[in-house]
Amino acid sequence: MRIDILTLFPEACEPFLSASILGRARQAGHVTIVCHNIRDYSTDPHKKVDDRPFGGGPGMVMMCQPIFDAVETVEKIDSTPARRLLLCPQGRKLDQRFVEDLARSPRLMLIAGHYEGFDDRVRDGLAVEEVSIGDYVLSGGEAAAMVIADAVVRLMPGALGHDESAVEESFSVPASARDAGEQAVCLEYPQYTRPREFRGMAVPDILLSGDHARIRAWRAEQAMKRTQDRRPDLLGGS
Ligand code: 6GU
Repeated sequence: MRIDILTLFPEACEPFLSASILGRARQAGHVTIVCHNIRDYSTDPHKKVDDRPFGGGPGMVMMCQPIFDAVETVEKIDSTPARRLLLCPQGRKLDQRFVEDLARSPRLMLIAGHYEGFDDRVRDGLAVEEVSIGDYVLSGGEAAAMVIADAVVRLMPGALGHDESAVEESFSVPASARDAGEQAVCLEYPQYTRPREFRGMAVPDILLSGDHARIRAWRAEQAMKRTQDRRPDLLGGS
């Protein structure tokens, strides 16, 4: 998979993209991620990328020209057509199902804006899908681009080191439900590591029992209990 990130702040993105699982996945060749500075595509003598809104109002609006040229030029770097995602609070809200769909695409282009938003002709003229990462407002799309890149890349085969971890955890369909063809999603069961006791808190005995069938059943029950307690909405309830 290839991910192109269009941003005014590539230097803010690079360190995140080079750390941990993402950094390793890039080095191992599971994914190619390239950041592009939208400002480099401005034809303005002062490399201007934003301007005051027509009709008045506060703040600045991202201009069409640098974004159109950036998208069209970066698109041509590779022959694979990119799924273009415009990051903005008005977009379709990201969830694990959406992430899984994005992970099937051979190429993503993440377009991060800043200031008060994009000239609306970016939406009409560039065949973008608008994506939001939640119901709150960020000052720019970079953090959202990092969220999407992280969530997608960790689903690439081999990216996590061992492939079961991606499917058994919070928000992925549990193996039992997948086998049954159900659409249920669950939060993750509680996890523990050494020591067996810490500040008087003991690890549940069952996890030390070596009885893998009972451990599996306990985890499934705990995951369901947690989901019922904390996120009943995930179970189709209230
Ligand atoms: Cl994708 N962009 C901005 N600026 N704010 C957001 C967002 C994106 N998703 C949630 N809030």
